[in-house]
Amino acid sequence: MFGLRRPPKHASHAFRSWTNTFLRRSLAAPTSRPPSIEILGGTYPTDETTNITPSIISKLPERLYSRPGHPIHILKSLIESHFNQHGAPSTFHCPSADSFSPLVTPKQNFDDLSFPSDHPGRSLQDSYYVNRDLLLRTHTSAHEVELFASGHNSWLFTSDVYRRDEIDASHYPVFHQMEGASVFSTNVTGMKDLVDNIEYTRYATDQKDLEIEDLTVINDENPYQLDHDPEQVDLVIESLKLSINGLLLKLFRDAAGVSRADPLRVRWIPAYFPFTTPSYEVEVFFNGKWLEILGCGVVQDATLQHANVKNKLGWAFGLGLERIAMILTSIPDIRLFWSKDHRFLSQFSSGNLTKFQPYSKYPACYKDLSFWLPGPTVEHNDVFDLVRDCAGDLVENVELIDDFIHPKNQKRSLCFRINYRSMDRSLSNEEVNEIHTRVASLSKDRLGVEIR
Ligand code: FA5
Ligand code: MG
Repeated sequence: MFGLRRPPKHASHAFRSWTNTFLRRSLAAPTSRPPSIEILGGTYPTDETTNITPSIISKLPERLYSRPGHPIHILKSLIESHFNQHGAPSTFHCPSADSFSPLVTPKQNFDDLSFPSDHPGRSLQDSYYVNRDLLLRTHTSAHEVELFASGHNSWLFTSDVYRRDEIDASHYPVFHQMEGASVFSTNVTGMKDLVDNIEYTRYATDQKDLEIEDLTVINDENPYQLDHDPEQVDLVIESLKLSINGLLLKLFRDAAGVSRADPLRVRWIPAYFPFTTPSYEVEVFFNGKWLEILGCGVVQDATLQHANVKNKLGWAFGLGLERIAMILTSIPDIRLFWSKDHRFLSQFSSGNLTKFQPYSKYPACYKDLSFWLPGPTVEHNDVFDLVRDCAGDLVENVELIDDFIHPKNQKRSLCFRINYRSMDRSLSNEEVNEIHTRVASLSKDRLGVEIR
């Protein structure tokens, strides 16, 4: 647990004192911002964009992707060995995330990937900034240019990624993505490799076990790139679709032991990403619902140019590991991935994603946080972050339950219902009250609201 009262073991004195300063920091009084903060052993200057929180900083050294026996690591390894199975025509290079800092520049995370300057992903509301020149990667695509520049034509890269988001059983501000890509030379040899690759993947995947709904077309909304030869791109798309369908078949039928009697249903839909075109999203039908598994597409030539890769084209995808692992294991709450409880960790072992056996469900305790706003609105993500800073993983979900404007003075009031629940013990009433009091007082300090 990373509750406020028990700072992580690695927390240095500097971290703790900054935590305290930070928690007292008021948005109304930015001068109380510490001049610098310590992250992963480095010291970084802060500025008016700084919105990274102590609770987020405490996650950075965890490296779940590198812990054998952890479901994130097991899934990563399963996918890596699928792509690198014996006889496959291309070898996927799998560098460790340890050699890539999670702190990236806006250039890496956005500019080099052709994000428009007004894209919402760049905003302080959606991303965690250390200062205006450095943020936590919001997706593994942030390393595409470095990975393409490494000279490997095919690679897989897995790491933690960070996004400001809501709080519930499937959203956590840190999650894991795997990025994969394969590029081919546009010359005769390259195209022969591409065709070989298609033949191999088609052969290795038993298509009759799949029911594919392909709702994609190439049109003005999801076009070819100007410099590309459509015939070559069609081959790239074929290779992409076969590779992803083969992976999903492997994961959802073989790994999850889903009945072989029914084919696995996969759906391809058009999508938009600034760094691929055409772009797609892939969904899998599981337990009666369509679930978005990944985004993918044909790599923008601009990305390859930034990496100094010339005369090549290819595909890339980015998938969410927690989302797939939760489906395959029936892990009911995304916080469990961060559990240190042996009743969680001992259930998994390398090579297999077995069904999770819930060991208990401890009682929940909800408290309402009701306040008058100082102005027209408050960012909900600011509320979520401060709740995380006070409650750590003891918060299960936060939901807006009331939004009211006083008829006389036009003041607006919001009420958030905060559900507190530990995954591994019962919480005492005093403990929850104490956390909730801190949430209220931090709301006053950081957001300038008036508690009702
Ligand atoms: C991306 O992040 C793109 N970088 C993916 C990509 C890579 C597209 C390469 C094209 C080429 P998106 O935000 O949709 O796209 O996230 C990709 C996947 O990450 C989702 O399909 C989902 O599986 C997972 N994901 C996204 N947000 C969350 C979240 N809050 N919690 C858990 N998983 C998430
Ligand atoms: Mg998406």
